[in-house]
Amino acid sequence: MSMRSPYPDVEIPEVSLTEFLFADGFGDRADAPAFLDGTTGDQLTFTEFHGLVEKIAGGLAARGIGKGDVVALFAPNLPQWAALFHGILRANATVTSANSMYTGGELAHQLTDSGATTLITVSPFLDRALAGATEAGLSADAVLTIDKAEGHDSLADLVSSGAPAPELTTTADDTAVLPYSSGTTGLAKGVILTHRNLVANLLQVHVMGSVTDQTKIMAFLPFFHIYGMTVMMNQGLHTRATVVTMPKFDLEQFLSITQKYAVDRLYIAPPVAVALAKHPIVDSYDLSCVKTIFSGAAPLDGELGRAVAKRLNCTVLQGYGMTELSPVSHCMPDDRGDLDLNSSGFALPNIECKLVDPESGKEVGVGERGELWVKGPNVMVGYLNNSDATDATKDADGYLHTGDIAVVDDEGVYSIVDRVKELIKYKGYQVPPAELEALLLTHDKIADTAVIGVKDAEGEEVPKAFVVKQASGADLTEDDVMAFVAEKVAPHKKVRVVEFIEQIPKSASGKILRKDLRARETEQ
Ligand code: AYL
Repeated sequence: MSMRSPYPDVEIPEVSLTEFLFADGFGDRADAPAFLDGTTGDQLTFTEFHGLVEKIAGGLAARGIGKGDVVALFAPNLPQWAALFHGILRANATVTSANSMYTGGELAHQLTDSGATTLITVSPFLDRALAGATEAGLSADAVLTIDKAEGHDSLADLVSSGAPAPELTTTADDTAVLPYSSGTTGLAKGVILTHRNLVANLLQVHVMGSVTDQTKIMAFLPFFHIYGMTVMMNQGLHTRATVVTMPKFDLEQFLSITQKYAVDRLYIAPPVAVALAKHPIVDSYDLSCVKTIFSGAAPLDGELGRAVAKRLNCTVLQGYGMTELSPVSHCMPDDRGDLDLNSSGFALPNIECKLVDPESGKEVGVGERGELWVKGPNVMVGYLNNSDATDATKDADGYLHTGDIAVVDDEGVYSIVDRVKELIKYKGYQVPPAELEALLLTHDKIADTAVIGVKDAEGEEVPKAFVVKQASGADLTEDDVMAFVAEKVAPHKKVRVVEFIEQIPKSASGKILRKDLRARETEQ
């Protein structure tokens, strides 16, 4: 038995995202701002944005980039990020979006794994970009910058080629984007999302929200992550709304930009809700423009959400999603601010769900806990070059096994109550424990290790490493372990708690018993 969304199906057209967003022109929104850089006030109207996309596509084609090629974007949220993303798709190529906090080594993994042949970045990131490119075997010529940087072609050079955009040959089945996610286990993997996946999720999300061409959407959450990419950048283009970008989150700047540009729809992850509920500075701004705040990417505490709604006199909503779901599968519709804010709302149109007991493999009913399985047109094709991981995550019936435990009530409202996969989320960002464990094992004083997520004093999930010392490692300290990791990974992946332990609990087959480590935490 499966549970269908309470909403009627929407029709998903068999077209590329490019055709879906741009084929019909912009009507009376042609000269309205599509993207506005909140920090500089620079804006691109829909006509200007589309013109830039066409020119970028021409420039990329002139460099020999086309169908089957992968171009990596490694840059903060800027209107140009969006133009490059759509320029790459318009050139019939595929985007791989890299976390802008990545170290050179982390970037190299994604470049190599995705087969990217070109990397586009900004000059302040050049050190890390070049380190990653070099390690991945790309030449300096293959590294372009959005601004100007000595020795590299810039966005201005790319668009000044004057070359016409090539014929659009992309179909709904072609791969649009390869974001990276560790999924339920292991290292970060390329998630194959087609044009159909992205178009479908825009239409599914559209039914739930009341975003119009008058909406101003806040986009400080990164476009490289699927939340920013679909829900902010592409939803904004789809609805002809204005997307206000911020390259980096800063609370005061975020509040002042919200006030200045009368932003009415904020997309956040739970840590920002804490600031909105509690930080005194919030009272210094007139935020009466804000109508809706939408939280996703990690569990929102219902009481915290209600405190935000009360303080800002607005509606607070929660949604649930996953990179592998393009990303949204569940959310609260705009007119249901009355729902329990600990929940993540209803299944979106075109979605079928199952809740399955992970122990028995049997489906469970209303009010019972089970692993959430999701099927629909937004479910990824699979992981790039990794059929084992694909088979372990997506079953023969097309259900994606999320690794999250949920309950559903008799109205069809889902609440995410636990996670059975390895994944740790730090402030909404993915931290794959397998990656940290592999890194820790390269330390010559560490004999064995396991990393899990634990709650810190504020209730935030943080990565904790259990470490077994080598005989030679008597002098190894917690700080040594943390510093060793910190210099090799992006800040969100830092190990924030260390405990030395005699032995890592493992199954007969050698698998880390994370459950036992988690149980140990709650006992203490
Ligand atoms: P990834 N409650 C609890 N856990 C959540 C929630 C939520 N509301 N949302 C996401 N997660 C966790 O790939 C969950 O463990 O995608 C899930 O498997 O970085 C994992 O985060 C996926 O992490 C939106 C738009 C959510 C985007 C997203 C997040 C996509 C994050 C809702 O409307």
